[in-house]
Amino acid sequence: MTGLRSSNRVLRVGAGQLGPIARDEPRHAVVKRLIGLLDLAAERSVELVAFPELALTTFFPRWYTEELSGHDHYFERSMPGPETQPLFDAARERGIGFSLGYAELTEDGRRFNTTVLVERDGSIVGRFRKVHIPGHDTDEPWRPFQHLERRYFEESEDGFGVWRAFDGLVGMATCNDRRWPETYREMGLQGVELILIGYNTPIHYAPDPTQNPLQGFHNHLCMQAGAYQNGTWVVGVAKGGTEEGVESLAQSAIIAPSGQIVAQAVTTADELVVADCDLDWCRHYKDTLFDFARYRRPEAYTRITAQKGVIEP
Ligand code: ING
Repeated sequence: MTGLRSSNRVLRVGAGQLGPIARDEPRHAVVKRLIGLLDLAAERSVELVAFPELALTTFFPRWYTEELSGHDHYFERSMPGPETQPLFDAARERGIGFSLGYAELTEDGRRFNTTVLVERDGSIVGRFRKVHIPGHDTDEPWRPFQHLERRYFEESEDGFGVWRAFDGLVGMATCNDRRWPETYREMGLQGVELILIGYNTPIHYAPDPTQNPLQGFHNHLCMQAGAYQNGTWVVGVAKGGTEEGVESLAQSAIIAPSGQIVAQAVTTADELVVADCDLDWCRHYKDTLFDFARYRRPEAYTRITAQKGVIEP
C-alpha cells in the first residue's frame, strides 16, 4: 500500500469512546461529554465521529423491571429530541458528522436498539436497528448482573443497510452484530467501505465465564476478520470501564481493509481515537482477493452443505 495519496478519498474518522455512564446521569451531562469529544475532534479536523451503542444512558438492560415500561425513561421518543438537539447543533456548527447509538421508543410503542448516521450538515442520513439481540428476556437473578436486551429490544427486521455519505459507502452494526460474519458480508455485498459499530461488552459472560479472559481477543478478532474478508474499514467504539459495578471492555479500534488495527484506545474512559481512512484502500481487496463477482460462489455453497452427511459409496 503506497502512502496516502491526496487524490484518494481520505476521511478522517474518530472513535468517540465513552467511559461509564451512571444509572442516574442526566442526558444533558452525557451530551456535554459527547460534545467534549466533538471539541477534541474539531481540534484534529476529524470529519466523522462514531459514538457507542446506547451512548446516552447507562446500560440499563443489566437490571430487571417487572413492567416492560420500567426503563422507558432511558429511551428516546424522538431523535433529535430536546435533550439531544444540542449535540446535533454542536456537530453541525463544527462541520462534523457522527453516528449515535440510543434506545428508541417508537410512537406505536416498539423498542429498538438504534443507531443513526448524521452527516456534517446535521441531517440524519441513515438509521440502523440492531439485528442480533443477545442475552435473555426473563428475570435471571442467578447472574451477578443481567443482560435483558431480549426483554427491552425487538430484533430488527430492517437488516443491514449501506448509505452514500461522507463521499463513500457507510454501514452500521451494533455490538453483538459484530460477532456474526453475516453482518459484514451483507454490507460487503452492497460494497460497504466503512462500518461503524458501537458496543457495550461486559467482561464477565455469565453463560460461559471461560470466555471472560478472551473478551478483548474476540472483540478485535471478529472486527478484523470482517474488515479483511469484505475489504472495508471497521470502527469499533466502546462504552467501557466499570459501569455500575460491571467491568466493560473498552479497546475501541479503527481497523483497515487489510484487517490491521491502525489506531486503538489506551484508556477505559472518554477518549477520541483518530485515523485517516483512505476509502480507496478498500479496492486493494475488493478488486483482488475478494472480487466477489469473480471468485465468490454462493450457488456452490448451498449444494455442498446439502450434500454434507450423505453417505457416498
Ligand atoms: N453485548 C455483548 C456483546 O455481544 C456479550 C453481549 C457480552 C456477548 C459478553 C458475549 C460476551 O458484545 C451486547 N450489547 O451485545
